[in-house]
Amino acid sequence: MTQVTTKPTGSNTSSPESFDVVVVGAGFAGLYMLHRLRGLGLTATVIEAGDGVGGTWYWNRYPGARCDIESMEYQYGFDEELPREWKWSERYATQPEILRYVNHVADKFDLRRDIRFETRVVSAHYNEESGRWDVTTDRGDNISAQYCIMATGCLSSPKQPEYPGLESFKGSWYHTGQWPHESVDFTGQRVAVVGTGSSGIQSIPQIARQAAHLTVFQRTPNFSVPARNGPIDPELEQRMKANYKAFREEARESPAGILATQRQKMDQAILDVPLDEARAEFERRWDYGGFVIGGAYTDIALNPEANEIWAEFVRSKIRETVKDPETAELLCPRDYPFGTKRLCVDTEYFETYNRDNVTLIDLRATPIETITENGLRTTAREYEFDSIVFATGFDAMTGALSKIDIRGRDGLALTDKWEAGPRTYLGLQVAGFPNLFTITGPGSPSVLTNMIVSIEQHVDWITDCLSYLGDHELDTIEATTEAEDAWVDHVNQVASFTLYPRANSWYIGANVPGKPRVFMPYIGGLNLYSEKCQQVADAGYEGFGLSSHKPAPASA
Ligand code: FAD
Ligand code: N01
Repeated sequence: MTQVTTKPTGSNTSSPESFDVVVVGAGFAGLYMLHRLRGLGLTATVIEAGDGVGGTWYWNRYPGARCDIESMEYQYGFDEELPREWKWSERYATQPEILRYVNHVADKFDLRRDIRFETRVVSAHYNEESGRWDVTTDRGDNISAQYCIMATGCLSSPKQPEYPGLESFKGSWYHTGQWPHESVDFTGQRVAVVGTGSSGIQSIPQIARQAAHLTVFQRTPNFSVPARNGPIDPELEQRMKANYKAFREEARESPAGILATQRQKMDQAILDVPLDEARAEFERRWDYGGFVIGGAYTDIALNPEANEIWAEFVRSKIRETVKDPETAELLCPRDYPFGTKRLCVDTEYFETYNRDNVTLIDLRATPIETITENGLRTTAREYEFDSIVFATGFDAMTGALSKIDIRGRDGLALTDKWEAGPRTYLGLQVAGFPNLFTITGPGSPSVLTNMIVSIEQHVDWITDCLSYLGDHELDTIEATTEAEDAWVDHVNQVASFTLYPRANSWYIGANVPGKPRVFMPYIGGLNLYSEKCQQVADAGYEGFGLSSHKPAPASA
């Protein structure tokens, strides 16, 4: 398999380059952060492992990859001209189109000149003497910066298949999150896809159209709703382009960072309406497509009985669509509530199982034992393949950070601090790690929202914070342990009111063997969360210690 690789390790002997800020990652978060830092007049360098900008949209080039938040909302909102000048071709843009958009933004704001590509940060150590971060890379860069901002992404550390024997496989294998840059042609091939999350569900219908035969290996069936992709409503497009700022403001004031269209309004509990009425509402939303189905009533995430009504509605749709009853039953999720694993949005996913060249294998009944020279072996039999696609997801939210040797005060490693699960204040900072910020870090709404809205909210907050520090002749900010403890308790408490922790999802780290089970994102809603962040800032950064670093006196 062709994979993008970073340059070989160099030596760290040179004297450090000095910047006000080092930013790690050049996806949506890192790019916008750089733009705002320039606006503050700070010197900054961005370090990116890939050889281009775009993050998620640079790496995930698998067939069928596209956004599932509508394009008119899944774009930057910080600049009024951008949404006016960019024309999205469909309701849900494809990966190549989103990547073109991100490149357009990088060009427009001349961002590349401050980004070093094909360079991976390997360590970031807080230097207590200088009060600065010492950052090293696999190319031998040695950087000293006052502030270190991790824009490393929540879904950027692909989870490699843990099966033995992969090295013996004679065919080609791929991970959806590290797809080759040249196009992959499965024509005439026997192909396996392992994994049926969003990446599997988007790629399976496309691969099935090319392959001679596709075998899908499913461990857990997923709830998926039709996207109903198509042209963008021209009237809505014009309205949004005319005043994007107001639409973005509205999104930011919503729980999930998406606009409250008529279809998304919810003010009633499903248990308070007649079942026929609820079903008719579901049908309307199913026909409209996308996430709006989850927004019909208030009790979906809270009440198991209410949730089961939704779940059964989706199961009935699967049974209606998939002709073979046995396959349909296998595809019906049963052991977790609807919406508590991330909902998938598909185009002809369930229909694909009606094709003659597609077979579904239940890994719960017959788990994979090993990858073999010619394919893979389950407990039932051996299968032969020309290509295997692992759509097995990511070490989410903490994976990219854990891969960097991050050390705070007293040399404390972030991985040690987070041994029992991530602990942050507002998902923005970690006590004991002064001047280190995480964009959409664990403990913030992040992956439960339109990520671009959350990214902009975090970047704006960090920008205001750095500006405040500069204005007050301060240069150090650090979350207090008390504020962090209180926030972690709150994050856990809010999650425990919901049904979310009942699912073995990547939200709780269940997909990575040995990862501590903690519900990582903040589920209280982006609107309430943003208010809290603003209150904290307005109160002079309550819960953070602010200071001016005094170098230790030189010893006699
Ligand atoms: P990323 O885009 O992940 O960028 C992080 C960057 O950091 C990467 O380029 C990585 O190479 C770099 N990096 C990490 N570690 C290091 C290191 N040590 N050294 C150097 N560089 C490093 N969200 C939505 O809201 N709506 C969607 O429709 C949606 N669709 C998605 C589809 C897919 C296939 C996936 C995987 C995710 C999707 N997401 C979606 C989530 C998506 O990750 C975010 O929307 C967004 O793109 C994240 O941007 P980011 O800049 O925070 O992180
Ligand atoms: O990953 P996933 P993903 N053997 O973790 C299975 C975003 N995204 O890349 O559920 C066999 O969801 C695993 O099974 P189980 C979005 O936020 C968005 O698909 O752990 N199977 C599961 O079926 C999404 O949630 C889009 O039992 C194994 C699958 O692999 C997130 O990224 C598109 C296995 C992994 O599903 C991650 O999505 C793509 C093993 N050893 C991604 N290990 C949009 O549509 C794992 N699995 C916008």
